[in-house]
Amino acid sequence: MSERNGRRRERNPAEETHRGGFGELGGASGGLIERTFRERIVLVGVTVPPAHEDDAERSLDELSQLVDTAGADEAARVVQRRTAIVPATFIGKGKAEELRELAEDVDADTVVFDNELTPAQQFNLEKLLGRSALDRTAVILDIFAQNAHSQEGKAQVELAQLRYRLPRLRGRGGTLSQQGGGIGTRGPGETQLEVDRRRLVRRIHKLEADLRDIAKHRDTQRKAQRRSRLRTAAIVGYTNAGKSTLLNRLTDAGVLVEDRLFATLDATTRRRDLPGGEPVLVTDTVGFVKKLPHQLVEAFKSTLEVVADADLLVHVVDASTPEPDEHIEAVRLVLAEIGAADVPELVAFNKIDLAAEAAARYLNTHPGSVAFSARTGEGIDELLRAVGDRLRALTSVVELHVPFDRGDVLASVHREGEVLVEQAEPDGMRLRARLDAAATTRLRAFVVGTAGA
Ligand SMILES: Nc1nc2c(ncn2[C@@H]2O[C@H](COP(=O)(O)OP(=O)(O)OP(=O)(O)O)[C@@H](O)[C@H]2O)c(=O)[nH]1
Ligand SMILES: [Mg+2]
Repeated sequence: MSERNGRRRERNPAEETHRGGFGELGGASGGLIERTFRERIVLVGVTVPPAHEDDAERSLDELSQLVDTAGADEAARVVQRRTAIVPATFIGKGKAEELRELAEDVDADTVVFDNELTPAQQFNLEKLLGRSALDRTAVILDIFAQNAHSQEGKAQVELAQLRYRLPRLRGRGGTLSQQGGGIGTRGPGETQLEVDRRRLVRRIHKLEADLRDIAKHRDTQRKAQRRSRLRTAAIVGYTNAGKSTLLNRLTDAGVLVEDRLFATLDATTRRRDLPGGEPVLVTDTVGFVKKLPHQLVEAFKSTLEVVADADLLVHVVDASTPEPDEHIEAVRLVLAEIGAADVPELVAFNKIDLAAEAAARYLNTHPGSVAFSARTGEGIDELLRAVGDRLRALTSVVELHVPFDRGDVLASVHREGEVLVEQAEPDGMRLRARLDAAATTRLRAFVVGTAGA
């Protein structure tokens, strides 16, 4: 390999390959942060009809932002239109040769493809390009690795990384495997292959078991929460939309806010009173992105259960981005993947201080949505009113009659609903309570009338 790699090794002493980052087996913390130089990267977007070149450019803008967040710089970008993908090498051999020359010219260490590469394609491309070939997934995993702080977050990210790496172990060829540093380049040497594979599988099983324990503990907490009858609203949305800023605006959560992708990985829940006085539990959680790696979605499933279990989703959309509808669509795809497609959703356009006109347009094109600024507080009252209205719409007020010997039923009305009036009558208790549809159905034998919403 050329001098370049010699230089890279100098800048990245071998020890560094064991100090966290994408190739680290023992922990998800670290990543590029510890690097003293910024990698130079060539971005490649390949469009296959019906995808459009504009979409590819926009997607590359986002990839560039992802790469920047991971701690590297875009050195050049290439958009290529193809009628079909070459199964073995993804792009054609001629194109790969051009790409190799370009990477030499701009002194790029790594080529990142916006499309997902199979392990074989990645392996073959690295040979053709003479440098690391990565995909968007690897970059996102690297950012997550840098941003994971909690025990659960770290375990989830590491699990996702290992599941991504396992089928790629074979793909590290000769000299390349000696390279140090760089997103995705740090990996075990080939002589160690089988040992490494076994270690990886063992570690995956250990992480899965650890995560099950953590999830079990949280389940107990959540059951207690459910018994508290409080309604829950989960803030969801594209990364950097302003979800954490909103939670901070609504409560004194003090969650980290940054103009950075995936600043939040853990879920934070706080209580907030709505304008009508009724309390609601609001949760802020990890943001989504286009082509969010399925390994991550899978690994974060238990964190994201809070979303699937919520009574209402507050879908925060950054009104100042060029194509918010694409973000909305990407978020909904992930919501479907985590089993939250049926949870009622309130679309809330944020950052109206930056994009008042655009937001006004989106309010028209998205009936039932609201617009606000988490930064200035404008529109927050309407947002809260809308949350209250939506939550109330999920329930109805019913009249119940419960015989005295059915203390269990009485208890469950109190547990599952909000009792508005309770009165003793000669043959039992008469209640007026606000219940959701499921509870109303379960208790239908005791329902004697409805009092409207
Ligand atoms: N101008 C403006 N900026 C905002 C507003 N809300 C949030 N921001 C900024 O947008 C950036 C991202 O905000 P966060 O609250 O961290 O966004 P997030 O959705 O939690 O992002 P991740 O956790 O990274 O997915 C920060 O720089 C915020 O200051 C707003 O209403 N107006
Ligand atoms: Mg956040």
